[in-house]
Amino acid sequence: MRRIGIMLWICLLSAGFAGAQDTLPDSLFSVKLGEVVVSSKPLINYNKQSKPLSTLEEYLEQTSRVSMVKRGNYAWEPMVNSMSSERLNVTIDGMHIFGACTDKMDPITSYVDVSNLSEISVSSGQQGAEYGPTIGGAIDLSRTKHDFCNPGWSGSVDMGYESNANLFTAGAAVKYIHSRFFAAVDFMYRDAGNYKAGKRITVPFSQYTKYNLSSTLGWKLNDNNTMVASVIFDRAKDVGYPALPMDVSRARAAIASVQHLVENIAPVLRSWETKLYYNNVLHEMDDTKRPVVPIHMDMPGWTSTYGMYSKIKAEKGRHDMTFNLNAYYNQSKAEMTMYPKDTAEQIMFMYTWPDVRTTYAGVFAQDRITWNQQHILQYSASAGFHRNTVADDFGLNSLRIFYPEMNAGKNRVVLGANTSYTYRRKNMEYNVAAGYGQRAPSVSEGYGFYLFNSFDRYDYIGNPNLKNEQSIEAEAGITYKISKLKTQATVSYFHILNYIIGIPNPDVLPMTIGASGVREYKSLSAVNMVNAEWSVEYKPHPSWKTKAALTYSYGQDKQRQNLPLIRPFSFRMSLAYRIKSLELELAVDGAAKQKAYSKAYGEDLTPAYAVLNFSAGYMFFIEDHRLYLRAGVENIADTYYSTFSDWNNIPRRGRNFYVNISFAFDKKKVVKE
Ligand SMILES: [Cu+2]
Repeated sequence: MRRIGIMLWICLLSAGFAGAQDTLPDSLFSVKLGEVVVSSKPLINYNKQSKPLSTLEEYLEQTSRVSMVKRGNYAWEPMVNSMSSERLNVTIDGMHIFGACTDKMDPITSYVDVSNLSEISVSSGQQGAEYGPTIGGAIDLSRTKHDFCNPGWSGSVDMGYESNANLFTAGAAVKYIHSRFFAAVDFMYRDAGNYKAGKRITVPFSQYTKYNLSSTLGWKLNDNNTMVASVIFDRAKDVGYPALPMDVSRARAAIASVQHLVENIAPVLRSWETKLYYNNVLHEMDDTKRPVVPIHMDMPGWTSTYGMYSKIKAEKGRHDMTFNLNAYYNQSKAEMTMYPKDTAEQIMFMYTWPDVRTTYAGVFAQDRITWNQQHILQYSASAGFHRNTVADDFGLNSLRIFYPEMNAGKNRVVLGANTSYTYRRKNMEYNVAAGYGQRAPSVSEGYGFYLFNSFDRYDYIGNPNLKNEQSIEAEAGITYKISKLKTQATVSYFHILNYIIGIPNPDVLPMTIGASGVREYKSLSAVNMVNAEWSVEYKPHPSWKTKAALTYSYGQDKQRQNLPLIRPFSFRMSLAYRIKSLELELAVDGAAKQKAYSKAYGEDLTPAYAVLNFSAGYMFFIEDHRLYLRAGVENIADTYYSTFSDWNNIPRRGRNFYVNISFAFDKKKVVKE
């Protein structure tokens, strides 16, 4: 009896904690500077999302700090602070996973689905350094956490249809909970045809099909110890990339992990979490469906990663500490085989990634000191060892054409540090932060061999002698909150040294037919970037809520030349009305003219645009079960537009009607929100 009492108490306590977490994005004092938490419930949330069955990329795009590079309708590449993949630390529950495409067609975010996730945390700059070195920040995708409370079966069925691209979404999830055990499985299927841009213009080669299956098993070994095993299988096929010269016939990932967690070890030691993981990615490009191909190519890529982390959380007096030891071993390999039309000519083969092995091991420590809930000082430091080895001799000899002196292996030390101070007074909160970070070049930047970039139309060659990129950053923020109003302004500044970018080498001829030339990865001595953001949320009445967010970015090198992919002034506004179980929302999304574009990197002026969206949602209760209905229309005016981050100015989707239906069954009593 006493045992049941304790169990119930733990469940209530964790439910209370989960409740507190839910209010995280809205609460003034629990979000650290520069961190945006999209949701801390299962991401598919009919109460908070205008389109609950949106893709993960559509969810990410809603946070004003994130923008997406689009090469089609699938697998958009996230950017934080106008910096993308190699300058970010993108992880799934702290696990490193690497895309297998040399052309960035498969960012990590393309291998999960919103159905598996409960939270996306976006951190700016060095605040994202816990799981590894970063310059721009981090995106950590958290899988849904289950607990051992409320035993029984629960589940849901999701269906969605969108008129534009004939997109069909279907998903199902089942969970069984026992007081010492749980098992959860979910599946999601998405299938889309070619989408139509504004003015009903069809964008050919923009179709895709995706399957995602995920499962989590948990055991409670005793009151303090739990084990959780988790797998994700993701498979996409027949994916069109209209902005690129090639499509993808197959992209798949298998992601597996086992985690052990001990809680309440001692009064000081709060928790110790250790995870072992493995993941494997296969990516196959396909040009056979394109009408005009100068030369047929086969370009498969593979990555596999073994990793672990072990993380301790401790608290003593005013101190709240985190220690994280994390390590991985990655293998990245990509090939290119060219088949000349004249069959008498020889087939050409090369390694575009010459079987590069990366070993990384790093430590991270952070202390957060709080005085009277008014002053918070936080500081952290990290140090890591990074080693690349080229395992393939043929690939190594190819690179030695450019770098005769290069060794197969290269060691680096990567350091980082960050400090922030928060002061709270009445309804105000002030933050300042400063940081220093380094990163090693990515596999493409260090060892890529004739990687064609269809944006600037250059072939890129990696450079194993690159120095670590370094950043010095400063950030400041101010928040004001009263019951009906919350407003926040932040500004961040990055001074990046040894900024890695491709510089033309006129002495080398390109391999790709029609390419403008060859660029080698080199370092610019210094660049400056600024990102500013202002947001306001106003609830004049319990039924009405309005939000607005404005962002502005700037990025130039020392010669005051613009950097590519810098976001122009952008805005997002919404007005929501809720009465009982009905919610209506009107939103507008837009950007000013992108005047500060980079001509040298193939960019041109992107005109201003604004699109209008509307959605309506309704929730029915059928006994203890819930039926949700959400319908809406996006880009109501059917505007033809593209944004600064659309590859080769590929137009975005035109008018789109959608409907999402979800039925959730639950043995437990449902509490209305
Ligand atoms: Cu690819």
